[in-house]
Amino acid sequence: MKTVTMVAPVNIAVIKYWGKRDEELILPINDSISGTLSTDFMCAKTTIQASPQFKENKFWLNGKEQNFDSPRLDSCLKEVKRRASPSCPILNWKIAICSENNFPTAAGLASSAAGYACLVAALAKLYKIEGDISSIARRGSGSACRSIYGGWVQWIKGDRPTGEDSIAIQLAPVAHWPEMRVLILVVNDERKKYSSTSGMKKSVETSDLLKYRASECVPKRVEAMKEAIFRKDFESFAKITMEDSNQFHAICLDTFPPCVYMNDTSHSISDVVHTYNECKSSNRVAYTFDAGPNACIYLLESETEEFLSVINYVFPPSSNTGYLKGLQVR
Ligand code: 2P0
Repeated sequence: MKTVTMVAPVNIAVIKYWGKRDEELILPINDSISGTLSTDFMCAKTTIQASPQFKENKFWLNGKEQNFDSPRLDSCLKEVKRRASPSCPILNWKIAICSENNFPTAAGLASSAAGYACLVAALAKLYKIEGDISSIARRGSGSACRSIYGGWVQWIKGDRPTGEDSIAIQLAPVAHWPEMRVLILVVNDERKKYSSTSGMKKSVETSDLLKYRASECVPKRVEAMKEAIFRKDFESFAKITMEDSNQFHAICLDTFPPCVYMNDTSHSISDVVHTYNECKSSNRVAYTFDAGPNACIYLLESETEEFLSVINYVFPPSSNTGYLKGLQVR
């Protein structure tokens, strides 16, 4: 019997991935950039056991048994085994996978990113794979490739039809910008109405705006965002982050039928951020919303206390706007 356990964190994109050019290999139509959170608060934990005594492969997620015959799991497993040494003694043993998230699954909180990054990291350890594994994690869930690395990460879309060049790279380690924090304001932790996978497929099929975003906007924004991160220029970082989140949700509305991810509370949070920044005469806080109503707030440590007190004042925990939870993560 052999057992491995790995932990992988969530990442929050500041330049969003939305749209695939290849559904099977999970190849995106544009580059994306994210910050990987610390594993202290939001992470996935996966334990895999391999044994010659196991009769079949098994998979549990958050205590519930899942179907092992998932094309994405199969794709990751096949690619890991393809890269393993043929002399690896446990290659033909059956495995039991046990995965847990310490945060709501599929509520637009990047659970699949942490989950597949963790699964692939554990498989890589089990079968002793070396080298970059982000292109394997990508086959589980696109955004998972970014959770393979810490700090600031770029997923390069790549151009080859086979996808070997569609990989994640670390732009800067977390120590480069140690003052950076992320607050997750949980508006709603229910499972989302439309999955990212089906939402982005519909956007590729129906949104003209998405074509403009991928070809004209994102390439320029990626360069400007890299520059902002390298120079630790929060003002620019915040502006680009909010612009990109807004454009992503505009594309969701341009999709037919539209994918509505933000709700009234999400829009109120965005208003509060803009009012706060106006009062400070600079962008001190940046919101970004993924495929759900929850707000991810990037800000520097020096701003955290004051901004949280504003949020708690505007959205008192007893109000009927849902509950908001502040987490301080690096
Ligand atoms: C992102 N999202 O860049 C964007 C922003 C959601 C909004 O990556 O089909 O779950 O598994 O590749 O990775 C969510 O997409 O989709 C996502 P698949 P995934 O974080």
